[in-house]
Amino acid sequence: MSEEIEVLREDAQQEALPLVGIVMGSQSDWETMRHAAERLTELEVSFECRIVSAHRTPDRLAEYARSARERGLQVVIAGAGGAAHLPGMVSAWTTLPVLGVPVESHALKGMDSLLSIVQMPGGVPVGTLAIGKAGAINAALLAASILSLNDAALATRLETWRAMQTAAVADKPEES
Ligand code: RP5
Repeated sequence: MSEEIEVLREDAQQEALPLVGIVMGSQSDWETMRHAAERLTELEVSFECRIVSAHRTPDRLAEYARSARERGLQVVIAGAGGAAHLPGMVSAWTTLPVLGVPVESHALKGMDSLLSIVQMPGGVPVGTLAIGKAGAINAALLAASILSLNDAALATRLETWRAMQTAAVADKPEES
């Protein structure tokens, strides 16, 4: 698919009523979180992207998370790095499924982000993914998987996506 068509397709999906909210603590997280957006685009799942910082914009966070369900969102993907309180605080304000992506930090390579996100107290869940790009990709696939429980066409698209991934794995390594 050409880059131009891909951009148009992504714009159209972002204009549709979003089912998935992708939030991140900073512009600097976009390099990681764009992988979630790209996978949702491929799977034709509508989404929105917002910068919502637990520390720098706490009121924006509360407003976003508290209104998420009534605005029609069904899953929130939250990515943050360092003292990564965003996913946990989103979960504190909503009972929607919250998927946390630990962004790789410079100082501690994302271990700080991972431990901040994964160690939630019992009663306030965050489904925590891997550090970095893999976590962002899997958060999108999990969000699509959750939505596919009530969307047979999406379930089929997910199966096709997996089959294409399988078909793309070579039998033998090539010389680099
Ligand atoms: C967190 O602090 C953000 O999620 C980001 O990963 C990290 C660094 O933010 P910047 O200083 O780059 O804005 O809140």
